[in-house]
Amino acid sequence: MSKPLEGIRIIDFTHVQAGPACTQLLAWFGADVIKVERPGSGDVTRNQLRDIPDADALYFTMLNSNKKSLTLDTKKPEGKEVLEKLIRESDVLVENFGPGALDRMGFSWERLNELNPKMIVASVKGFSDGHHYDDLKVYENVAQCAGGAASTTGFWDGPPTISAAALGDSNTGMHLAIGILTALLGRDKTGKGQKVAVSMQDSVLNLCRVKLRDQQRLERVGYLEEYPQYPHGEFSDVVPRGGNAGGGGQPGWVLKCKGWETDPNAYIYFTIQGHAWEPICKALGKPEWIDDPAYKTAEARQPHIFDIFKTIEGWLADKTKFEAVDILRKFDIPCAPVLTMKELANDPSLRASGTIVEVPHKKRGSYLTVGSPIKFSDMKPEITASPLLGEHTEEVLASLGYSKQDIFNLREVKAV
Ligand code: CAO
Repeated sequence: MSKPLEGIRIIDFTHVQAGPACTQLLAWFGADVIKVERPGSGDVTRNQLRDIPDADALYFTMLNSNKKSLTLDTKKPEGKEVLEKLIRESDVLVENFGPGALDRMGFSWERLNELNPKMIVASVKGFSDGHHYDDLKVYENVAQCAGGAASTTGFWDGPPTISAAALGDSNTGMHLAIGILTALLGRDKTGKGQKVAVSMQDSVLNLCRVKLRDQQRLERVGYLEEYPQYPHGEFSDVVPRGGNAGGGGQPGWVLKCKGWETDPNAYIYFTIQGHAWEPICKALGKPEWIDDPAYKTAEARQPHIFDIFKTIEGWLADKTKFEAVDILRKFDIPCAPVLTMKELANDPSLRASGTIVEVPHKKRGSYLTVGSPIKFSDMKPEITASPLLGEHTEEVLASLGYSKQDIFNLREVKAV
């Protein structure tokens, strides 16, 4: 089965997480992704948080599946020459260096466009061009703070909190992938490449849009009725942290199940969907709540929503999180167990769907990694191991017309 992005050649000038997550996705869907890495060291994540001595760290292997690795010193004239050839023969260049690094290397957008007017040049930066912080280097948590996620995450009596989900890194990479695919479709119409830029701040903010909604509501009416601060607490003039409250119009909370005293993840998330009130009451054995005016409507429930949650916790006390969900699902109640990474890693459904896969690696043996979260009716992305440093240097150089002697010469000057 041929893959939709087959024939698209991508120069992957990315490192750490935001850029590699983007190019990995495109590689899964068939693009020929050539990761350009500094000879001798490569992507810094090859060495970060290693669990096996002398083998690429999982940090690297889980973000660089299905790619080729070309070592190239792009600061040396011989390396620049190779890169120029590669640029002329590629469709996309993706990079997430610190601000100005590509320009300093001699590959500004203008130069790249001159070398290959059809090429799409895609960049991740911490802040967008022209932003007053556009000179800053940025990592995940910095972006979560700058994009509004941290100020709105956590509990009201605690500090701003970072999410474990990579909202700054992988999320930005996914935005960039959408930008690249859009530019490729655009090129089909115009024949021209273009620059695609995504900032980590913008990508985080794009996911925090409901908090921007809340800021405007707060300014208009002075309170936010779905937040735990309503009606008894106080609101200032900024969107507060709402703990585990549901972000939309459906109140919800993380509730204790059997064993919570010793198991920090013996919890479920329980949502009180307005129109599901009757089945909720039936599931909980509280039919008297169905028509009780103190419970019947969302407005009536809100002032004592935490008492309601306490009652539900009483019902959950003799049920594990899995038993509870198995009962509640029969009543069509949106809920889920709080799953640990261990439970997810061993989940047979996730293995069967290809969301979590085990791949063989030349040095590590087999390792667990994420597969495509996007499912297609006509294609099942096959996940292959990340490349060793420089594993495909000769293959890529030969495809550009370099002879064995040329490659030897490049090695002599340590350009590859
Ligand atoms: N050959 C020769 N030089 C190379 C090279 C190669 N193959 N690949 C990279 N380099 C050089 C670059 O030219 C640059 O050199 P100069 O700074 O001298 O111009 C340097 O290596 C890389 O610089 P950097 O600023 O990208 O790296 P850093 O470790 O100091 O910063 C990071 C890392 C992530 C903070 C920064 O790259 C950044 O802000 N990126 C944009 C935002 C981003 O993507 N962040 C998410 C990272 S995931 O958490």
